[in-house]
Amino acid sequence: MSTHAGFVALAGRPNVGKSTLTNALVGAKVAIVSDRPQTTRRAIRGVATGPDWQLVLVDLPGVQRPRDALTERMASSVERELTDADAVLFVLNATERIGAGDRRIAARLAATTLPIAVAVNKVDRLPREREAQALLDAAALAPERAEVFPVSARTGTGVKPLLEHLVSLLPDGPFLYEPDQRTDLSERAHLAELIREQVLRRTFQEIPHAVGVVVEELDSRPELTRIEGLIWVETASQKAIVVGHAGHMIKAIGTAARRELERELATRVYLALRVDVRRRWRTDDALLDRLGLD
Ligand SMILES: Nc1nc2c(ncn2[C@@H]2O[C@H](COP(=O)(O)OP(=O)(O)O)[C@@H](O)[C@H]2O)c(=O)[nH]1
Ligand SMILES: [Mg+2]
Repeated sequence: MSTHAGFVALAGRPNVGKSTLTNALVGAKVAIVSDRPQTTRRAIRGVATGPDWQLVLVDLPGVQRPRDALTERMASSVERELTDADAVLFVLNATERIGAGDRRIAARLAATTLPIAVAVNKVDRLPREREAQALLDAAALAPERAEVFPVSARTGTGVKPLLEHLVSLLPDGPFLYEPDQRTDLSERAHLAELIREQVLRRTFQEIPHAVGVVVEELDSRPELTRIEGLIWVETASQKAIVVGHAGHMIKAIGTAARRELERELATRVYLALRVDVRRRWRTDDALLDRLGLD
């Protein structure tokens, strides 16, 4: 049987729903989602496999002007992923006007010869009569060869036709991952991401970029998995936020994270979290390596 397989890079402004759409296409939570921009820190590969095809979605971090070692790594990895991709999925937010950021990405894509599909996301929040206009605007923005799909990553509306179209763009080739694999993250890195998601959901201010999570211990037994997680922040005041008054915040994070981990691992989980300050960890290359941020 001949197979098709390849990489599809997701491009789009922060918060348009790239990570949510990656999860919807894969049918599992591989990329973490939050309202804060820059939640996705490294390219996460989500893998969807059919009988004779394998689609590897590359969920790229939204990148701003390089400031520190972490942002620089993120920026160069975006260019690398785009160069290596077989196709691009350009994601737009149907509830917002097309802006400068969308135009910049469209211009970047116009300079490639890759096949492009456009997802106009969040149509669940759009009155019907505005959907047609959003699709027309997207078609006008994207390179002419691109096909446009209305979707809701949240409800799943339109995700199947989009998936089928993306599969039709894949080159011939052998599978790149095991058929039952859903992500390229190591188990520890994936579990650390699930914990980081709960930190981001519950904390405010400058936290997103400043938090790193490492799973230091992972002891899997059939009945109970023991996990020790270390949360890095950059300043004592960030630590105070994450720990919270009388430890309330870290307790709430731990409870929510444990629930996510139990769902993921299908065992009971004992989770111990600690918070540590490591000044300027974002510029620390050795630590970035340890966090798997290549
Ligand atoms: N209503 C609605 N919200 C969505 C949809 N897709 C994503 N979101 C929300 O938009 C925010 C950003 O999503 P995320 O996937 O992290 O965006 P990314 O920065 O492009 O990866 C989150 O709060 C999501 O829950 C959608 O289809 N409908
Ligand atoms: Mg994201």
